Amino acid sequence: MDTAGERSADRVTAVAAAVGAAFFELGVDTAFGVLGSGNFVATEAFVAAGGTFHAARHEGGAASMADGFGRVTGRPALVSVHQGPGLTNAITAIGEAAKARVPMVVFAGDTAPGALRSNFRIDQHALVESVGARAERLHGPRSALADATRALARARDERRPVVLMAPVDLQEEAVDEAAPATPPPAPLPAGAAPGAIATLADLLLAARRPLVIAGRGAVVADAGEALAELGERAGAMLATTAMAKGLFAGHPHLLGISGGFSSPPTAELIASADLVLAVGASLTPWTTREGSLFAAAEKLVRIDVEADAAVGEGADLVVLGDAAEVTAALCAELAERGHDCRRYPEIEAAARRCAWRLQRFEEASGPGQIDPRSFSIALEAALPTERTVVVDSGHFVGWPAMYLEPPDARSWVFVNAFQAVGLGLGAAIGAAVARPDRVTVLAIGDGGLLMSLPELETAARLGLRLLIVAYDDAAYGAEVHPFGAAGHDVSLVRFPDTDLAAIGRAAGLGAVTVREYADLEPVATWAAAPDGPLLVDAKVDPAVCAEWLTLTFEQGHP
Ligand SMILES: Cc1ncc(C[n+]2csc(CCOP(=O)(O)OP(=O)(O)O)c2C)c(N)n1
Ligand SMILES: [Mg+2]
Repeated sequence: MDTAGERSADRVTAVAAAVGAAFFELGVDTAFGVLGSGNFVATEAFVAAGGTFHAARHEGGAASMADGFGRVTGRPALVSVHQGPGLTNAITAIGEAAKARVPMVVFAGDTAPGALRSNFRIDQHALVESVGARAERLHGPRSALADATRALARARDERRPVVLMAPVDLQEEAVDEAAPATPPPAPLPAGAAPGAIATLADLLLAARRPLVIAGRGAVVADAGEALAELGERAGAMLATTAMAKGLFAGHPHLLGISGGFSSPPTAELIASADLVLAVGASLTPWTTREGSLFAAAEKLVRIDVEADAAVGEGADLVVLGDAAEVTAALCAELAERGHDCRRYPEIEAAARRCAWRLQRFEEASGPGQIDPRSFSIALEAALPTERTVVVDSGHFVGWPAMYLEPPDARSWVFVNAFQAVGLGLGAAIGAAVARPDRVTVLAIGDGGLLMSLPELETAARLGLRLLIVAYDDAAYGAEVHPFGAAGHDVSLVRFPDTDLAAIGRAAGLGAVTVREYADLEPVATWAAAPDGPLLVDAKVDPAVCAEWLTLTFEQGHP
């Protein structure tokens, strides 16, 4: 029988080491995490096998990094966390990734089944399932590699985080198999039945003003090109949800984002549609303005791969299938019926009026403060077009959604599926790790940044080409505006001015404070040759309230 000493000397055969190495052999090349006794050996083996591990400073940061990495690349990263509090620290970010359908594998230490009095003991399975992630487990030394393989395949196929529980006693046992199991082939995406395609084509051809709204499901399915072709063939207006911005970047039929971030002409055109085709979009109240945007539409059709996601919202027809496959079949059907691709000048002319930068507003820069809208427009001009844009949550969220343009949907990381403040910095670090060739821009509030400060050190240590833009109103603006308007005591959600630039410098970043346009010059200089992260503390006028927020509290949804 092995002694503990012999087992640790022979690391390659320990379950922990074999599983860590297996993830790399199965194609996962990047990991983020915080190491402790329950995940050290597995992570060490992942690195020894050839993987790259980035140490985060908080597990919430680590899981958000995997989220950003997963959205930009479409590939799962490994998250490595300690049992108990290591996993609870990561859970909000895991919930975000579950809701946004981002694949990732979380290797989580777990207490030994018999360790009933361990301080670390919680019901990890129930915890992760409660936020929509999947719980998997290393069951024994004989199945460990198959267990790891299955966890990864599920993350890929179910497009969500899978948390692999790794009991610490089992991790030390000798593994029976030397090589990971071969993962099953990814299931081929299914299109809709021919009858459903014919019905969809009938509806499209009968419509006078059809509109396609594409959501994150369309991004995940890489359906952008097929949907753009559909727009051209059917003469449909194109819009995206906030999550899918960038999917139709530069397309002449693009109206913009559907919902609170619609410009007035965009909203008007969306409301004029008689047929709405929602593709991979869950149609939240944010996208539909509480249903009001589609009130006049005669038909609402939904295409989704998940029956759950497509149920409700009064759809007239739900077609189950992969967004790209269904759309391609629909294009083929229209072509077969002789409905040829042609230009639709009236849609193009209408779409040209939609961009937010063309809408007028009254400049509101007080002394020492900058208008967040004109600041965003100036920022857009200072940045190279090749960029990844990452957005945290809060009142400020509309400004980047309205004024910053990603070149495509994989370059837009809108970390708002769980609507949690403070996940953006981690996601931006993961996105920047995934695309070291280009600039990553994070838009975040002062509240969100102060919630995620530990990862400033990570950003500096990794020397990323990351621009952190804090819309700093010294407040939880998302609470100040609605509660202030209703007569509440907003001193509870206002704070003294914080010198975020000084905090950035202390963590090892370059930093500038922006109070007027001239202060943006160092940003343009940095963008021309970025050499490590730069933090911009933009002191924005706290009195400017976005129309989308006013609309939201008038309509009564959080
Ligand atoms: C984790 C979490 N805590 C609290 C909230 C409630 N909340 C929504 S927005 C917000 C304020 C965020 O402040 P900041 O990042 O400065 O952005 P601002 O609204 O000021 O633009 C808060 C506290 C939340 N959504 N998520
Ligand atoms: Mg704020």
